[in-house]
Amino acid sequence: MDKKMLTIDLNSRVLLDKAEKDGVETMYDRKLGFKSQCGFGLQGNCCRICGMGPCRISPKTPRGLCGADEHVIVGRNFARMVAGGTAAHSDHARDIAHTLALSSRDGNYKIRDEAKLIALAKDWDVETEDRDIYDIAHEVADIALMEFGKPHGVSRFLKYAPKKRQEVWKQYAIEPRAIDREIATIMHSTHIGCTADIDSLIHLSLRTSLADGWCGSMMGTRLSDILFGTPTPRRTEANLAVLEESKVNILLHGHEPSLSEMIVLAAEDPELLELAKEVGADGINLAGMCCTGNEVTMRHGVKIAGDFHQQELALVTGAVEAMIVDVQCIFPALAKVADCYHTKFVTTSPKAKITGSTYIEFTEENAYEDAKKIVKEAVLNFKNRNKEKVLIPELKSAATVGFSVEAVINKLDNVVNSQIDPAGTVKPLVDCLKSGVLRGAAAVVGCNNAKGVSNEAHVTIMKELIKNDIIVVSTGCGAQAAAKFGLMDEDAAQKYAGKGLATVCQLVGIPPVLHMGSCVDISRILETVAAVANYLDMDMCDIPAVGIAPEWMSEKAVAIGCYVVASGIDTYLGIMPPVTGSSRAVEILCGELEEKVGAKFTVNENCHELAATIISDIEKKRVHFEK
Ligand code: BF8
Repeated sequence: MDKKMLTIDLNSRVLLDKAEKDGVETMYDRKLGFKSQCGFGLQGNCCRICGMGPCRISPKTPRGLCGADEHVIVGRNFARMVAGGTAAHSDHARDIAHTLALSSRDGNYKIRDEAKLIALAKDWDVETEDRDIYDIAHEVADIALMEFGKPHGVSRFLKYAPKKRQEVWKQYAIEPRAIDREIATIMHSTHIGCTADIDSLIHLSLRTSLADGWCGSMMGTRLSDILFGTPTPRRTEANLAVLEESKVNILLHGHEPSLSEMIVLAAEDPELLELAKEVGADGINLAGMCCTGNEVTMRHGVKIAGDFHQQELALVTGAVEAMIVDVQCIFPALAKVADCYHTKFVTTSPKAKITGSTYIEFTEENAYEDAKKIVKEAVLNFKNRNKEKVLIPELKSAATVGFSVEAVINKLDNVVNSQIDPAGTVKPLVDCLKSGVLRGAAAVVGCNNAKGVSNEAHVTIMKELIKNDIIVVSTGCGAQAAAKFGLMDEDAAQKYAGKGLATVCQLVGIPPVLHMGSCVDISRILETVAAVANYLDMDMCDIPAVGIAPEWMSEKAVAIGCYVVASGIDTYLGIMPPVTGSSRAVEILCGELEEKVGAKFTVNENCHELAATIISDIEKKRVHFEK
């Protein structure tokens, strides 16, 4: 098979040829090298939780050595994926909370959205009158940090959900307690000799996932907005052609904005700009990848270099002076690819050290100086670039990014008749949905997965949905696929959207696919659906809104899928999770959950069929919604 057929991105195809010529191995070569993947692993019924194993379940050996059957083994593996994903998202939020605790008027980290801080403080009964904004920030940070380990009570973010949804959680007993407690409970319950009941394992998974969505991720988003500013719409460009031959190219890859925000500042430092000139460059060009890319594009318009599957290919351009990473979604393979060029692969977090990288620790206490040191390394590396090895592909697309909930409401105010309706609400969106001008809303989110063709499912599904007047919001690498393929440009409404959606886009002044941020920002999507449900006095499961992860791959995505379903939003996956080894797991996740939480999973690895199912399900949901 031609490896270039494993991606629909034409820039990636050009660089795969170059990688071959340069003798560089990429994920696509490794994919072809794996003739077939382990069938037990694919089905989720390989248990290596204790030292007696691994035990692999088949008709001939239907139980592990301890007697665990396929349902127990699949359920435990699934729950551990949810715990892993929740830990990653929530630890990200914890770091942001620590950063907020360090904020000060004269320091590296300042409060950029005071109104959001005051609103949150009031919600949390923090005294705000006659107090210094930084004292308020520090108290809010301390309260947020308590959410990780408080001994009593449930998440303080649950109250942002509609009352009816809160009742569902109470009734099914999935209100999450402290975040770390939920993660620890899963790790304990899935230890050898604990929970051996698939219903229980899925129940635990949902409760922990809610600690991710309605606590860790929501906290990450809100505190990031307070510290770095709530995103507003801004223009940018996407795909590897954003690299510039005459400049020092620095790629920001990973997740947490505390590092990338400082790099953005450091890249504007006059001393470093002068140094760039001295080494013969026309300046410093920053570009983002994965969710760090989303964080910096929606707050600063930093260009999007590419998505998860393009991280190695970005280095194959030979034009990258430094790839700077923090945590999550970083291929260990980058060290080897960087070695084939002059690129410095800089790791910065003690949580993600990678053999073969240059480790320059980033600390929030010394943030600006650390960031300057890292950028300086990149600038000094410009002189080592081998011009003969440079190939920057040609394609890029324009995009508008940065649609926070506030930005969406602000845009909707453009069409509010101020004589009749108050501004600052979701009423215009509700009117469009109720009247049927918009048939529904879909969040198309998540990663790239080598099980499919990179970007194909994302782009196919988004195009089908907008053609059928379903407005799309997107985060993560899905958002980057949309941006790369021109779906986040205002022009896309006329090119690809149905008549209803195209009209709305034109009136409101938005593209048909809205960039809502990074993966933790799926909490923005929860908030938007909650706002519509509250406006209509409905539950979230009554709204014609769906979640879709066409190319998901990470444990975080499993946690996200679970909390989206537990929030009452039907969720569609383009990649089968490792649960098919247990018929009961499939029955519960893809069926019975609907009775309990009002939503379920649907999986189809054919993206055309999946899109058709989604459109038809949204129409079915409208029957109840229109009443
Ligand atoms: O939050 S960057 S590959 S998991 S979608 Fe997926 Fe992309 Fe990773 Fe990290 Ni986001």
